[in-house]
Formats: sequence, structure tokens, C-alpha cells
Amino acid sequence: MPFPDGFLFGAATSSHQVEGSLDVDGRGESVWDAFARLPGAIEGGGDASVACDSYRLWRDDVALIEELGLQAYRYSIGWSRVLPDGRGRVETRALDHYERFTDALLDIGVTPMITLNHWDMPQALMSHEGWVGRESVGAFAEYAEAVADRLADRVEWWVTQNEPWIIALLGYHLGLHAPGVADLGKSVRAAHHVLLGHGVAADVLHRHPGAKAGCALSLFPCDPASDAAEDVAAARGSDGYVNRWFLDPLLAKGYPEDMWEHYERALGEPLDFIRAGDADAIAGRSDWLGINYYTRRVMAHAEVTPQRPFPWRVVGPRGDVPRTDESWEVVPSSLTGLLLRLHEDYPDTPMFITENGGIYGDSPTHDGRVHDVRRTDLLRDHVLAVEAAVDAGADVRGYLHWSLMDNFEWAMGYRPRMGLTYVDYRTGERIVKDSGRSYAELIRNHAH
Ligand code: IFM
Repeated sequence: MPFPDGFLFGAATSSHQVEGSLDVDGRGESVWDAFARLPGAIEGGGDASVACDSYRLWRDDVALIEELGLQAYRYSIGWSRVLPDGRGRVETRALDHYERFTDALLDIGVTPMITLNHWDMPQALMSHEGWVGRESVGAFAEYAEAVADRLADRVEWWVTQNEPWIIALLGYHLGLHAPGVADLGKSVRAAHHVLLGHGVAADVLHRHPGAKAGCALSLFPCDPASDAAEDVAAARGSDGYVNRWFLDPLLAKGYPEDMWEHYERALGEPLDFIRAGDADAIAGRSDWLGINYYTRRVMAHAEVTPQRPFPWRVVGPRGDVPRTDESWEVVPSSLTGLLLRLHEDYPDTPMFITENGGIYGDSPTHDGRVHDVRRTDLLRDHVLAVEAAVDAGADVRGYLHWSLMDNFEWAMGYRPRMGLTYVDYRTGERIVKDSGRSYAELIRNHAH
């Protein structure tokens, strides 16, 4: 396999999805605590108060990472643990915890990758509607500073924001994620402030020699449902909405004009909250790009309606295609295509697969093992897809599987399982799945 020296194989999680212990070490409320209390917000009615119990069982997680032979581990800092009131008081007990965890990873030779915002904004910042208010940018800088001051001397890889599009779409446009706002205009503002947040956090990180700042984008290749010109235009439009609206400003091309026009038409007003100087505050600060890849979008033209602000809709692929249990199409070749397109459109940007995986409900069988054949195949096929892109010249530095273990899948609760490790939520027991064993073998075979 042509993976370059130093290529890192690993896995990822986020604080709110695995940690539990929401009421310890002075933690403040996050927007997800409040959201989870809304009737019907979380499938099954659960919340993240225990999850995988990782805040308490962190030594077990380190042992698991070692057992699997992971070379890198991506995890996030609980924002409301560090700044319980959103601004001001910094909770050092939380920083002590993450320092212990980080040092334990370094001790066993695992490269840490830290995400600053994996969606658990302090609830106190809802005083200005969270990311809708421009004040969020300063608050995020304060948080980034507190974490970087403690950890940037030993951590090289930093993700400032996780999936700005998903934050904006599910959190502020559809109201399906915290903080549960359902307003297109507010979602565009929120997305802009998330990107400005990336800029200020990257500036903070760059004060620490060696720290590399990147943003993890959820990227979905958009393919037309047919060769008809209007479906091709729909795919291009959707690409602007999902991908280029984030890639272009981050990687110094400015907001794409086609999508800017779509937004102004849909909102009936200018995007005047995007101020002179903002483009420069976002651009030119990414040392690398994080790619969260799960599937593609197959798009067709559609009429704009009050419910559909843009002239396109997702129709999905025709025929019988491989799908995960949540019906996402499994299409590894789109990952190769995506990486090569990024390599061409945004040259000189090192890339990292910061997430990739699938929902499969396999559980332990009579022998106590989890024979998750489909995840094993998905993982292998996506690693091969990355290999093909690397072979063709793409600068990819690593692959992180989502996720190290089954965890709290946001509004879908605990039903979807995405782990290399099965978690028995009643006991906290972790059982490495067959996919985890086969990944360990793959890593052993490719260790440099
Ligand atoms: O679990 C999430 C993660 O928090 C963000 N990216 C997508 C994953 C699977 O839905």
C-alpha cells in the first residue's frame, strides 16, 4: 500500500457522545443538556448523562486504544466543562482531566487530535442565541485560549470546529439538534460565525509553535440524478450549499457567488451580517483540512416552495445499492473522487479523514463476539478508496474511523451503533467487534 511515512490510522469520538458525568468537576450546562430535556427531542428519550461513561473510565479507553494499536485518536474537549458560564471563569479541574488523558495517549505513542467544538456549546451563550450572535466568536476565542494554553505545547493536530454545515442545518435551520432553532436566516448567520470562530481559534493556536489548525467539514459529493441540464445544475447548487460554502472561504476563495445569490433570494435580504474584513478573518488559517465522509447526495431539480428554499432535492441513487442500516448509500469510490477533487481545487492543503463509518446494529452473538461483517467491509473499502486517492497524488495524512465505540448519536439516541467496539449501556462493558479486530490487523500490517 502506498501510504506515506507518518500516515496515521486511528479513530474518533466526541466529548458529549461518550463522556457522561455531566455534573462533575464544575461542568456547566451545554446546549445539548437543555435540548435533551425537550419532549421528543431524543429518540428513545435518553440523554448523555452516562453515555459510555468515558469521563470516569478514561483509563479503560486508553487501554482500548492501545489494544487496537491505534496510531491516532481524535477526541473533543467539553466546552462547557472548561467555561461553565460561557465566558470568564475557567474550570481547571476539566483541563486537568484532559491533560491527564492527553498525556496517557502520548505515553503509549498515540498521536492526539483535539476538537475544540464538537457541538456542546455552553448553554449560557444562548443569551445571544448561540452561534447566531456575533458575540459567539469572542467567546470561542476565549475557550480556545484556555485549552491551547494548557495543551498546545504537546498536541500538534487541532480541529477548531466540527461540521459547520451540520451545526447550521440541524441546529439552526431544521431545529433537529441543539439548540433547536428552526430559521434559515439564523442558520446562515450561525454558519458564518462558526467560520469566524475557526479563524480566531486558529489564530490562538498559531501562537503555539507546532500547533496545526484545521476545520472538519462534513463533505458530501453531489451527483446529478440524470444528464439533464437542470439536474446537473441541481447537483452544482447542492455542492455550493453543502460543500463550497465552507471550503471556499476557509481555503481562501471567499464565499461562492452562486450560493450567495441563492441565499439572498431565499431570504429576501442581503447577507449584510458578513462584514468587510470577514473573508480575511476566515481564510488562510487552515494548516490542513479535516474531511468527515459518510455518503454522497444524488440530486435532481425541484421547484422552490415555502418548505424548499433552493431549487434542488435529494432523490438518492436508483436501484439496489449497498446501504447502512440507516439507509445511507455506501459508496467508497465517491471518497476517492472527493479527495482528488479537493486536491485539484484546493492545492497544497494537507487532508485528514477525520471521520468515516456507518450505522450497523450488530450485537454480541452466542460466542460473545460481534460479527459485524458489513462494518469490516465498509472500513476496508474506504481505506482502499483513500489509498487510491493517495496513489493518484492526493496529500492525505491519516484516516480516523468514526467511532472508537458505540455512543450517543445525538437526536437518534443510542439506537444507531457506529463503533469498532460494542458498548453495553447497562454495564458499560466494551466488546471489541470483529471490525475492530480487523482494523487492528490492518494497522499492524501497515505500521511504519
Ligand atoms: O456522530 C456523528 C458525529 O458527532 C459527527 N459526524 C457524524 C457522526 C455520525 O452521524
